[in-house]
Amino acid sequence: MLRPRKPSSSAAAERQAFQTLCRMCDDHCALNVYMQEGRVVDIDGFAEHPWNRGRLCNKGRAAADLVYHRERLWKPLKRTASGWQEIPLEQALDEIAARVRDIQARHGARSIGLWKGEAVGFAQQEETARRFIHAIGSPNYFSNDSLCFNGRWIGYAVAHGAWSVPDYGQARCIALWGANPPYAHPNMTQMIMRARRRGARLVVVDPRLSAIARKADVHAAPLPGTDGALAWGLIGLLVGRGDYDRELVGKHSVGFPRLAEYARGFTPQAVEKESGLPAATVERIADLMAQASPAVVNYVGNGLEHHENGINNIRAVAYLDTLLGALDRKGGNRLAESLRTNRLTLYQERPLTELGPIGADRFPVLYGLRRECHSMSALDTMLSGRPYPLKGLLLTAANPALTNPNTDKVRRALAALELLVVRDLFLTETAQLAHYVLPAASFLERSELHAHPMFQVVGLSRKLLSFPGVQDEYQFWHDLAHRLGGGAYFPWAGERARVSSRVGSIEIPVTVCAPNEILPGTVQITHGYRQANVNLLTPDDLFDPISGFPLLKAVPVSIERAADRAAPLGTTGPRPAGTA
Ligand SMILES: Nc1nc2c(c(=O)[nH]1)N[C@H]1C(S)=C(S)[C@@H](COP(=O)(O)OP(=O)(O)OC[C@H]3O[C@@H](n4cnc5c(=O)[nH]c(N)nc54)[C@H](O)[C@@H]3O)O[C@H]1N2
Ligand SMILES: Nc1nc2c(c(=O)[nH]1)N[C@H]1C(S)=C(S)[C@@H](COP(=O)(O)OP(=O)(O)OC[C@H]3O[C@@H](n4cnc5c(=O)[nH]c(N)nc54)[C@H](O)[C@@H]3O)O[C@H]1N2
Ligand code: SF4
Ligand SMILES: [Mo]
Repeated sequence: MLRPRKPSSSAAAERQAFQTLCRMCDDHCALNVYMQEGRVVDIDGFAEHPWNRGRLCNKGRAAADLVYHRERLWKPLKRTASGWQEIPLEQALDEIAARVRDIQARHGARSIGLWKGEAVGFAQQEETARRFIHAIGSPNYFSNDSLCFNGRWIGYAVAHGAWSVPDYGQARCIALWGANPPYAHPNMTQMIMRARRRGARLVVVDPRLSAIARKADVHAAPLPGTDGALAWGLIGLLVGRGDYDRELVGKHSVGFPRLAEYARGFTPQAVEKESGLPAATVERIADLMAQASPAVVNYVGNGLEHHENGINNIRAVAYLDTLLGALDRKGGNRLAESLRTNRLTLYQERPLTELGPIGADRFPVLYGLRRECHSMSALDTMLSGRPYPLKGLLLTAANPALTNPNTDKVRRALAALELLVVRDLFLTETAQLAHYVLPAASFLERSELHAHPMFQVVGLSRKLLSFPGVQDEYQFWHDLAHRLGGGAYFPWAGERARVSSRVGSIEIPVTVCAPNEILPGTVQITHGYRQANVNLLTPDDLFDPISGFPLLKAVPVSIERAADRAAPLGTTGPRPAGTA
């Protein structure tokens, strides 16, 4: 039988729109999230945002399905002899901390590792995770970056000394090497398509006739892993024709004669033999690039770094930028200025390199340039106990039992651990191997700073939802660090604020609630604390005319950050909105 709907006349039942950034991939689209009665009821794109201009992919549009998915985990799970047992969050944190302490006492601080996956991204979440593991005395930070992005970054770093970002807006020729932007980076795709409409030429290097390859002027389909041959062939043609930026090469490069000598071996015919690309295709690409130089973007995707010769192929593409004069020029690849957000990591004050970060000796460039312990070496270490025992792993936002090579071995390695803690929204293949599984907050349930070098944008996404027992990344590392003696490194727990009414003013610690937890624009302060006496704010001259009760629950207040009186956190609107 249909029940009549509750009348929804209260302010809480109004549909309200909140703007935030999507964090389900690194395109960071701006969203309108519509909420009603504390629930997300709809999501669309924020039209005024210069980045995605209102567009969203299907994942972004369906983000509410991630939040309210029927298979989502809401309670911490503990593995027992008779299967999974639901336990309270505080108990889970206490037990995990006790087991970490016990493992560290028996095998040393470095026997615990942390593994962060792609789903919580980089910047703030990554740095917080790195901070945590160093705070508890271990250098062993692992992540998906052992097989994503670091290869590209290193390739460019060794060729150019820096990472660079494409200037699609002014490019006259765009070459995509091993990338699939329509599926992987919708906003980048729009930039490429806008450049295309302006007349920019498009070259796609991909063994597959991908969606974007169909739109290209030239689609070059080399044998997988032979991109280096094509890049060297292009270098050879440009050098041979004298068609390169002599000033840039002369003033700002080293080793040019050796490069020219090496490239001589890569005639278009030799490239054809190695890569299967017709010699005419190699010449055509060289022509397009030379005509457009220096406004040429070479963009390298995952398709080039997942190879045994990945770095060297990427380096060869990077050298092309230099020859074309496309390095740090309009329409080329511009050297990326790092966005100055405060560093949260402890590599300065507590580097812990003397403890032998796993993989640092085997892959010193990876560790030296990226401070990345090598995840696949960690799996070996779990199985062999060499060079020292790695007995516990705290893993968040990753599913290595599905995403790392040689799944059978990954599973054996994770199963060999004394302690595996997995934070996820779902009981994944990896979570099924864990001793404890903790429900994690989705991106709509945490606030974070996003810094995106490609677009030189810093954005803030906000916590719109909160569920009991579901922690965000920071809260989890904070709570565990405090249980493990690393609390001094995690002092931040809500800021202090000064709350003032016409009667008085008090300074108290604050927690910012999600809109589903409290009506936006309102504050709640519990009474009866000497240190934070809310009755210093309440008036004694307003009464209910019948009961004679004073006003305690709707006191207009203003709030400002305690340390910095000049910067208000927010003030109440015209409607009386303080709840004391
Ligand atoms: N063969 C092959 N393997 C590959 C690749 C390839 O091209 N070929 N690509 C590689 C690449 S580039 C990458 S980046 C890796 C990615 O591999 P992983 O880092 O393992 O990342 P995901 O598979 O995205 O796993 C993310 C997990 O996080 C969970 N999750 C989602 N949102 C949140 C959240 O907000 N908080 C938390 N705590 N968890 C959340 C999801 O449910 C999911 O289980 O895979 C790599 N593996
Ligand atoms: N929808 C969606 N978007 C995502 C992700 C996701 O899981 N889903 N993951 C995000 C992540 S973590 C990443 S790293 C990016 C990855 O995004 P991209 O860097 O664009 O990488 P892929 O999408 O893996 O596309 C790689 C392309 O390289 C081609 N390729 C394979 N081998 C070779 C080769 O030897 N040479 C050349 N030239 N090409 C080759 C493949 O055919 C494929 O078209 O996407 C991000 N965006
Ligand atoms: S492309 Fe899709 S998943 Fe990525 S940020 Fe935009 S809406 Fe989110
Ligand atoms: Mo990735």
